[in-house]
Amino acid sequence: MVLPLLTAVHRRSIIIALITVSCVCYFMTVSPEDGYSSSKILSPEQLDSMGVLGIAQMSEALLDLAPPAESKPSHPHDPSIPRRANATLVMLARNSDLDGVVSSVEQLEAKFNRKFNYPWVFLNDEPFSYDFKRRVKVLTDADVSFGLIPRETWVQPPWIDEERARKGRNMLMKEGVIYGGSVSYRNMCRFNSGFFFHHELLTPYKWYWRVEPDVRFYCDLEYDPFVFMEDHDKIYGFTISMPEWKPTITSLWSAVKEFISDHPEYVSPNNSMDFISDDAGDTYNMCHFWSNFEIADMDFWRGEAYTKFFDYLENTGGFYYERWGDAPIHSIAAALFTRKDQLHFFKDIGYKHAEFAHCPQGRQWREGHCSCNPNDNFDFAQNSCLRHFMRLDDWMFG
Ligand SMILES: Nc1nc2c(ncn2[C@@H]2O[C@H](COP(=O)(O)OP(=O)(O)OP(=O)(O)O)[C@@H](O)[C@H]2O)c(=O)[nH]1
Ligand SMILES: [Mg+2]
Repeated sequence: MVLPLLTAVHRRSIIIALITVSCVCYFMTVSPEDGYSSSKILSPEQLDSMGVLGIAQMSEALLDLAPPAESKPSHPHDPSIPRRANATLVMLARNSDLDGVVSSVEQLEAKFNRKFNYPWVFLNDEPFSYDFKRRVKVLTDADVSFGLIPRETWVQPPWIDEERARKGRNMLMKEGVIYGGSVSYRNMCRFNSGFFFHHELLTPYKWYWRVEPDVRFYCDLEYDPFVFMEDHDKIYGFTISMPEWKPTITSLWSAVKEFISDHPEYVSPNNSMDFISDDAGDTYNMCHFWSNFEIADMDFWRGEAYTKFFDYLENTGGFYYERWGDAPIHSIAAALFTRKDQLHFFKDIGYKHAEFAHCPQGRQWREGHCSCNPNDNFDFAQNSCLRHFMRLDDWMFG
């Protein structure tokens, strides 16, 4: 081969000749009417007759002579690789929720997870169908697992007095309370309150982001919220807060008060009682973080304070005699058993569930390329509890 013997000057001449020929070919193919946007493509035969293919092969040979591009060493401790948290995205869903599941996953993947690749865990009280798994798996390159919920953590426990539970359901139905007559809704609320974080697919993880079918994610998220939580010693993150329906939790606050008088040691000296009570704990103001969105620490739910708290509430039967939701239960525990600076308002995450939206404002709306209307924002609507959260001293430093 003569090529290795060529001097640098020869090589440069050949490259210049190559570029010149390419340019001539290109301009020959562009007719004046076409302008530059629609050049015609010459056939290989035409190119060969011009000797261009030979030159192209020669240029490939020349490229082979070039030193290899500098490649980054891939080292397991490479500090340029961002740190990841021990976290998962989690969704409880039914097979019939499939279209809403696809919609939520598609959005969260596009806005966040395509860059971060956190695994997904889907849980169901029945086996997921083949079609469900096929249509969900195709949406992400991340690991996806599908789990069956153990029966004993889902169905109404046998020690519940069914007659009393039925009376409770009928009463809420008469009052027109949403899901007032539903046993499966109660199963779901109890599972989310006390069991999801013990499911075998979730026990390997510390952090979770709870996602529901049919929600909206409006903004690009360029940072890792799990790492943010970890780095700032946070435990519970939310986007929307609002009051609970009073008739669904008539005896919840008295049970909470009994528990904390039995166990004052679990109540944080720097707690967020002012978020959940307007009279220093005498009564509950119904404010809760809307738990269809949660970014939180499962080790908090698995810890001693929350375990004893949940067991205490469970033994009252209130999940079935009334219709206790996981949102007030998580919120009350997070407010009382953590420091107030461990709660975090994710004001930069644009989110909507049903008709309630949190749309970031100002710089965060612009930088997140948010697709929500900034005026469609529940933050300071009459029923929002955000102002209760803001009256906690430390909220703005969170
Ligand atoms: N597998 C299973 N999932 C359920 C069941 N009931 C509810 N879920 C899921 O639990 C979550 C909450 O249920 P939703 O029906 O959305 O309750 P909600 O958010 O209070 O009410 P909506 O305003 O109707 O959304 C969703 O992720 C549902 O898919 C059930 O019986 N089985
Ligand atoms: Mg929902």
